[in-house]
Amino acid sequence: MPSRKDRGFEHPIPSEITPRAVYEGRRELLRRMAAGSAGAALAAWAGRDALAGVARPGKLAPLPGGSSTVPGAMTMDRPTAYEHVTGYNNFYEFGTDKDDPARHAGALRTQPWSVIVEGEVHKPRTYALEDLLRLAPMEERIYRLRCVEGWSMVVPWVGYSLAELIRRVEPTGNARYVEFHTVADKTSMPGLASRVLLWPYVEGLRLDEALHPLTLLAFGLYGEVLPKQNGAPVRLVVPWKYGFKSGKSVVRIRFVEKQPTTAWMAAAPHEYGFYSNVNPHVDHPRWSQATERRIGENGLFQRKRPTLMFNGYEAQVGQLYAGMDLRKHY
Ligand SMILES: Nc1nc2c(c(=O)[nH]1)N[C@H]1C(S)=C(S)[C@@H](COP(=O)(O)O)O[C@H]1N2
Ligand SMILES: [Mo]
Repeated sequence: MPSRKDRGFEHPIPSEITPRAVYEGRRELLRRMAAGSAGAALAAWAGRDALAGVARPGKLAPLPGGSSTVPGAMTMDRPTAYEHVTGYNNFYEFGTDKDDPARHAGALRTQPWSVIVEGEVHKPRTYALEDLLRLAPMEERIYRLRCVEGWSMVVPWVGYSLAELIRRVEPTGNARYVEFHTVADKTSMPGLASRVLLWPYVEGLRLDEALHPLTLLAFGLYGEVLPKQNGAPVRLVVPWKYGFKSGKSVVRIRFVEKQPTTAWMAAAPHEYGFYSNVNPHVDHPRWSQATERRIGENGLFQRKRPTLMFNGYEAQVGQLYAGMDLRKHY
């Protein structure tokens, strides 16, 4: 994302390849969702350490119809192959090359895990992962993910709205923003030795953004436990903002009164603002944001896709920014 040039994804592998275990796990999950027992299935995940880069070939069947009732949560765009979703990542704690996370994230221990929820709330609490998995019914959400670097993917996540958690801790009248701190573990994360960012990686949202039903607390993708390179065991997904707003491997959620300074704002304030809504009309100082490259659609004649306002979620989230100058609040 910073000064590095995006090298693109060069593997000549057909985009339909998805590990069989992943496909079968997803099918089982969807079956259980239909039967109303997905919570139990997902709770069983807590007893396992997350995957890191599985690679057993198998065919991905046509995706079944949507399971989320949240408007906008089921894009009809074709999901990006599992292999790309889990092989082309940004997770700088493991290094800045796109394949560093898949190569190194296996060392991260995701179990036991807990998330501290604190600050301006009436009911602060430390949640064990097991409690989070059972907190609310899981659903599948198929979201576009747009990285500020100019590429995008489509990912079938599994999780529930962050609002479910927020409701339970009861924010006080002073809570106006939410900070997300992600794990910083020197023993497993070689990237922490670099000075690319200040660690731990901190991100933030305005409280109304955090409460929006599209803001997802994700525990899985493709019907399986989140691979470590994608932010196991729990991460945020904010689909109308550039990908870096979606912190991985979250360990702390803090409700605050003042707008937080995020890791990327601190690193390059002129390039990365607090809002970072996907916006084709506001360019990054060093490149255009008008178009994007959809990972997996590479080939000699790949056409760039036009980038959509709020990443295509304008109908759902546009009102959050009514009256704001989006050039100023980039
Ligand atoms: N902790 C942490 N979270 C992070 C990042 C990171 O470097 N560290 N990278 C962000 C960026 S730039 C993007 S585009 C997305 C990528 O998510 P994915 O690898 O699951 O596609 O994760 C975001 N979350
Ligand atoms: Mo990104």
